[in-house]
This record gives sequence, C-alpha cells and structure tokens, in this order.
Amino acid sequence: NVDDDSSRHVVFRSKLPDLPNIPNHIPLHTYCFENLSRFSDRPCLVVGSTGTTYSFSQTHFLSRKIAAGLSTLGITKGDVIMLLLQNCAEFALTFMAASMIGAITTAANPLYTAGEIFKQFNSSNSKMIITQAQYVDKLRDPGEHNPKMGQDFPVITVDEPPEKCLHFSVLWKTDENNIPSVTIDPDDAVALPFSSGTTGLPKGVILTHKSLITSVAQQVDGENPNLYLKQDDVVLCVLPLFHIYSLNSVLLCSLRAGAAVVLMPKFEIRSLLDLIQRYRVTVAAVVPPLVLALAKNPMVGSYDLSSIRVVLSGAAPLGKELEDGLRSRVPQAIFGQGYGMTEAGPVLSMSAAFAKQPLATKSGSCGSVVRNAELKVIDLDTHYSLGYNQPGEICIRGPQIMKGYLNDAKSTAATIDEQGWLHTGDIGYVDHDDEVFIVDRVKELIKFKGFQVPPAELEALLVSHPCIADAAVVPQKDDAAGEVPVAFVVLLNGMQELTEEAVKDYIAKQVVFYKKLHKVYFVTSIPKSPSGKILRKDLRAKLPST
Ligand code: 4UU
Repeated sequence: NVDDDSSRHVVFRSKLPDLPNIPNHIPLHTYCFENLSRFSDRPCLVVGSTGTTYSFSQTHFLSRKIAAGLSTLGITKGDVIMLLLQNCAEFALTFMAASMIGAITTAANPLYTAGEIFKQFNSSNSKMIITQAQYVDKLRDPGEHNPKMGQDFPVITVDEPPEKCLHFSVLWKTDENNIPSVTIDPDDAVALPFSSGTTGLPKGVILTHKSLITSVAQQVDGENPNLYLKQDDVVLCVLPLFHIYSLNSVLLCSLRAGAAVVLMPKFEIRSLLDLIQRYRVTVAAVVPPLVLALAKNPMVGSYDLSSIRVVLSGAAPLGKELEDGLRSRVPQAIFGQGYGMTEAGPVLSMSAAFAKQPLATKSGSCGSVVRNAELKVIDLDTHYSLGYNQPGEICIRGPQIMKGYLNDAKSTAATIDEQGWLHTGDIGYVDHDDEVFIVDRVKELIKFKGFQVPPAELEALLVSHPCIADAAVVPQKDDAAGEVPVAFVVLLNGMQELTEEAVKDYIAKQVVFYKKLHKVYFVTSIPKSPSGKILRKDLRAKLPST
C-alpha cells in the first residue's frame, strides 16, 4: 500500500479498503444518531454504579431536551460550555445537546486546580461550567483577574447544588421541541479539547463536526469496519471522557454503532472487575497502566472476564511483557493498540485485528493507518518521506484532523504544513505489513499514565518563583507511570537555600497530581541552542537510566 513516485513522496494507506463515502457534511449529532431506529430500545448509556440505563431513544430525547435547556439559559451557536465531570450520563447527554445547538464543549479534568481550570475556561471563552458539587469550592475564589461564578457565568451541578449553583434539572425543563433551528457548517467546531501538541502551553484544539464524523467513520463505519462494534457489544467507559480517546473511540463510536456504554466515574480495580463481570463487558478501551493492573493484580483471578472479546490500548507506549501478561489473563480476547493524538482527530492508526474481517497483527504494533487517510514518515532533517522500516516523524493527512488551534495561527502553522500534513512529533516507522510502530517522541510532551504533562507549563510556573532564574522540565522513565516530570532548576544568585522539597511543593500546590515534579536537579545553567531553545535531549541524557 505504498505510492512511491520519483518525488520521494511515500504515502502509507490503510490495509482495509477506503470507505466509498463518509457522511461528514451533516452535524455530528445527526450522524451519531443516524441509525437510531435500528436500536432505539437497546441500552445506550449504563451508569455502572447504579445500573441506571438510558436506551438510545431516551439518550436522544434527553439530549434534545438539554439542547433546548442550554438555549433557554442563553447558550447560542458558537458558544463554548465547559464540563468538569467524572464519567457520567450527563457528560454524554450534554455533549450531544451542545452539538444540537451548534455549541462547543470543552472538557477538563475535574481534578485540575483552580488555576488550571481558569486557564482553560478563559482561553476557551467558556460561558458556563457543568460540574459536580465536590469541585465547586475550587471555582469560588478564582483570584481577581478571573470571572466570578454565579455572577459572570452560571455553574450547574449534576448532583445537589451548593450555594450559587443551579441543579442540572434546569436543563430539562424546556420542551424539547424548542430547540432553536441552527445551520451547522461541517467546519464548525463541536469539541475543544486542550493539548500542548508538539510544543508550548496547552491550546484549544478545534475539532469540527467534519473531523469527528470522519474519525468515527474511519473506525466503525463500512462493510469491514476497522473497529467492529455490534449492537450487543458492551463497551467499557473507564477512561475519562474529558480526554479525546474516550470521547471519540468509546462514546461517539458506540453511539454510532448501537453498542452500550458502561460508565465508570474513576478507575478502581475492584469496581472495574466487578463491572466487567456484572455487565458482561465485551470491549475494553484501556491505557498501559490499566493493562498493568489487569495483567498483574491478583484480584483479577477471582473474576469472570470471559465476556471480553476486544482490548484496545492506547495513549502511551505499551511494553511487550505487559501485553503478554494481559493476553494470559484474557486469552479469548483480541488484543491490539490504537495510536491517537488530540490534534489528529484523534485516531491515526488502529489494529486491524479489531476489523470485521480481522487481519493478523504483530505484538507492539499500533495498527495500520485508518481508512480514508494518508500517513507518511519523514526524515527529521531533510523532510523527505521515508519508505518501509525507516524511522522518522509520523505525519497524517485527512479530513479528520483538527481545523487548528484556537486563536493561535502560529502554533497551527507550525503543526499543519501547507500541504495539509499534521506533524505529530512522534518517531515511528511502518513495516512491510503496513503496521505502524512508535519508537520515540521528539516533541516536548511528557505522558504520565497517558495524561499530558506539558513541560512549558511547569517551566512557566517554576520561573514565576522569586528565587528561580531559569528552569527546564523533561521526562524521566518510570515503571508505573511510563514517564514522570523532573526539573532542572537554576537559582538566582544568593537564593541557594531553596530546597528540592520547597520547589516540589511550590509546583504541587498549583497543578493536578500527575504534573507534580518527581525530582529537582539544581544546575548552574540550562543548555540552550543559539536560538534559545532548551536542549532537552542533553538534559535527558543526564538522568539516571532506570
Ligand atoms: C505510543 O493520547 C492521545 C490519544 C490516544 C488515543 C485515541 C484514540 C488512542 C487510541 C484511540 O482509539 O492523545 P494525546 O493528545 O493526549 O497524546 C498524543 C500522544 C501521541 O502523539 C503519542 O506520543 O500520545 C502518544 N501516544 C502513543 N504512544 C498515543 N497513543 C500511543 C500509542 N503508543 N499507542
């Protein structure tokens, strides 16, 4: 599957035939609910802890009611709403509802600190926050430069509303026939996840109706879907919906295909095993740390996991021993990886072992490029595209990739080139069987259990400390988390009494748990290129190898 012409433009395509037609001219909610009549009474959203189940028609109906409710509260086309939620039915319903009125959802980790939340809230120009009572306290004292809850923007809670908050039920008081009629263009935004991409601070990633429909179709549509989901499938939703992996490959794909989604608010091994057994989960989307738990935890042996037929791992590299460990625990299941990046819509490649007519795949591969898309591997220096088995930077092109970063033309231009190729910052190669292997990352990004840790964000916090002159943050390999952030810090003259613990505490107070520094090295200078770029490779080389 290689087009190799004399201009040295080598492009890799899917091993599965392209879809003849992707309906990406319609709005995302229309697409997701398009086949509803075939499975309207089947379970769609299942709240794992309570067993409360919403059928497909109820899911559609409630989304429409909430769409009307959002509009009654003043949300109009192009407005952004922020979700700060653990996985719950309201997340899914509100996301679809927002799509119906042409509004855009930005979701953030509810464990974020106030500082992290308000950065995303302000940068996305959000108009409201939908959250849980336990997170409201963080929003109460936003600092003088931030908008005030209840006054500048409404806060809605899905549970008992604390002072100055509204209950989620305000959103279903409006008649569902009062949804304003809006014209949605395929290039209008529908989701705004935040990602630091290949460099810098977290940025709003504009995913349009067209991008997400294309990505979902590339996975589950057609005669031989790459990810074959059936109506009797029960798909595990333990990965957070605020991350694009779960939102797209779990929620949207299941809605489109008619599979049930079992929602779990957070990962806890015993309740996970219990849910898998109780609901006879058939498809499990996981990340490497979860594979580790399933492969190694002794509790696994006392549960019946025989219902699982597919395990999809993604968001971080997966070692061979872990893969083998998992295979021995769920021998009946097909195991494979997906490779995604928020900016890519997100799926670049997925194991063809999940296809309706499955293909053999190799251990360690991230699958083959999705259908109706082009992937190339370029030499980092010459930018020429490379052939089979030659590692270089992976680039992807197709209608599924982001429209760009919100209000950041410069970062957009640095990521998507003039020919429409999105540069991932990942180093990988494609082997002779068209399977993609990722071997390294050239971008700054650190991944802690699949969560993004942008070094630039921590560096900015570090240099805001009155005793710190300069700083650089790089990944250190870690058995449990994959990678953890560690810092190199240059102290201002005469500030030598600042301790490692003090630096760690200073950061820990301002960030979510997975961005905490695991080690601080005091140095006299940060190595930089003539243009001022931190030489991260040199710093990484100084770390002890574990
Ligand atoms: C090695 O991690 C994601 C999205 C993952 C995803 C989505 C849908 C996986 C399967 C799926 O079906 O997005 P981000 O933006 O948080 O992080 C992107 C980066 C990639 O550029 C790469 O460096 O995360 C890393 N990554 C992986 N690395 C993602 N998947 C893999 C993988 N192996 N399988």
